[in-house]
Amino acid sequence: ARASIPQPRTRPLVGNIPDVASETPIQSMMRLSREYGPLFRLSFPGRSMLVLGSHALVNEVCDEKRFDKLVITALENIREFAGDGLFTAHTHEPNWERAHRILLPAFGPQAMRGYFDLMLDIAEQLVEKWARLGPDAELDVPDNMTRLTLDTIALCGFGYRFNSFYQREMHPFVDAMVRSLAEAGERTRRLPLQTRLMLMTRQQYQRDIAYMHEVVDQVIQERRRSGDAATRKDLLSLMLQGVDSVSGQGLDDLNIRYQVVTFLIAGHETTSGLLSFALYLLLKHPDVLARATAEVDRVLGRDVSQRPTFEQMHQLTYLDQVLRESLRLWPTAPAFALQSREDTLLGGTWPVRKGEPLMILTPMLHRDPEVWPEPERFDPDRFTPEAVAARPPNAWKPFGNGQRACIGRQFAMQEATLVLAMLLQRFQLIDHTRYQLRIKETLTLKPEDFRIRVRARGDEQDKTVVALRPAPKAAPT
Ligand code: FDE
Repeated sequence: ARASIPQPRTRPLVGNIPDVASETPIQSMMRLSREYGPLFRLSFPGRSMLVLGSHALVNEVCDEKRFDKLVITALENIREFAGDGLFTAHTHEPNWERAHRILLPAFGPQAMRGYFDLMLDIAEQLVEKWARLGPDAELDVPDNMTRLTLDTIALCGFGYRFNSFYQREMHPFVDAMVRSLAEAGERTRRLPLQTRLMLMTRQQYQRDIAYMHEVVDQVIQERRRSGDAATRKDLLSLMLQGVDSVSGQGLDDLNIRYQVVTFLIAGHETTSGLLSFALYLLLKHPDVLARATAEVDRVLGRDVSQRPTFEQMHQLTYLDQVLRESLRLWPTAPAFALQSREDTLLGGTWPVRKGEPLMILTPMLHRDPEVWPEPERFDPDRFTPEAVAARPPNAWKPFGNGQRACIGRQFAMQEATLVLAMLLQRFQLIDHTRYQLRIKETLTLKPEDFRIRVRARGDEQDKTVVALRPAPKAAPT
């Protein structure tokens, strides 16, 4: 039997707009999901969507034979600056498959090894800065992590240095990006006429987009000029030189510009949020922090003059669990949209039309008690190999689904593991504000106003390390 899908009461003209706070749409939808259940409808002027928040439903729609990614209105708006780059392309656009095939090797295991030293370069800038600022400095965690992740993707992907740790202000690219993403989001809540009347906003938007493209074109030109596209093996050289094995074609200049914008955006906000939430959760769970620190000491050792290695990253299995559990509670890309390929019934009951927007509300999927007992509890042991093997598929989706899942997943995890390891190796984290979590939403989630202090770890322990080293040989005379 067909059933009708729950929906908060709609109001004339605006539908459910008042039910979704414009600053915190994801947190609003989480509340609605708790009130209306794992499937509910939201209607806005001219469009509506179904919001899914249980494992049973999400597991069903992760079947790629029946469902495909949908470029929903918010993503459609981002196409104004990210065009048909990987994130905002429709699966059926020729440039999606072409770019996907060309760029996949840039995210394979071999490529990850190649990025390691560059990731380390940026991570060292962060830890050196924190060490020099010393224990009295108040450190804005998301701000620092955003500098780190932006510099990392730009250096690894494009051989370009933003040098964010050497500037007081955040790089203007970040401001332009944050404003444009916000405006693209705002536009989903406005009528086109309203936007047309907002002259200042529109001009700012155009300026921001022009500026982002200018930065990106500069990155591309620099590589072309240097002539080392042939010897480098990063994203940019694949973009400039890669040829799709199927169509025999490469990427055109406009598409390359869109891809660079896409990677700069997709590659840093999400990973920065991940690192910030992981630090927050560690700070509030001293037992987990102690285990993570013990692992770091065992794998990297206490001698900070020994640089971490690529191989060590794979031995930091508990840190990996900590990051995964952070992504469970606070998936920083908190939703993705799908559409049915045909008219269908969800769960054999709920009618869904072909192409109708289905919003996967990842934080609620990750709190479904059917697959996540005591869902609010932070417990990295949920990600031991045994626990993972015992769980049904599609219970954990912070990187999206199927062929449209995150291409940068290994990149982000390697970067986050390295940075977390270096921070725990060096510093004791101090929660001097007794921080209470507040979540800031842009397209991604971040802890708002999250500040900590750090102190270099204990002197006595350092002495132990020195004492354990063989006594220096007497210099030959
Ligand atoms: C993608 C992605 C996704 C899906 C979306 C949809 O479906 O719509 C997700 C969910 C994600 N991603 C997530 C994430 C998280 C983190 C931490 C990250 N992510 C990171 C990163 C880094 C980099 C570089 C990236 N990332 C990138 C990317 C891209 C390009 C994409 C698109 C893909 C395709 O093809 O579609 C994504 N990412 Fe991420």
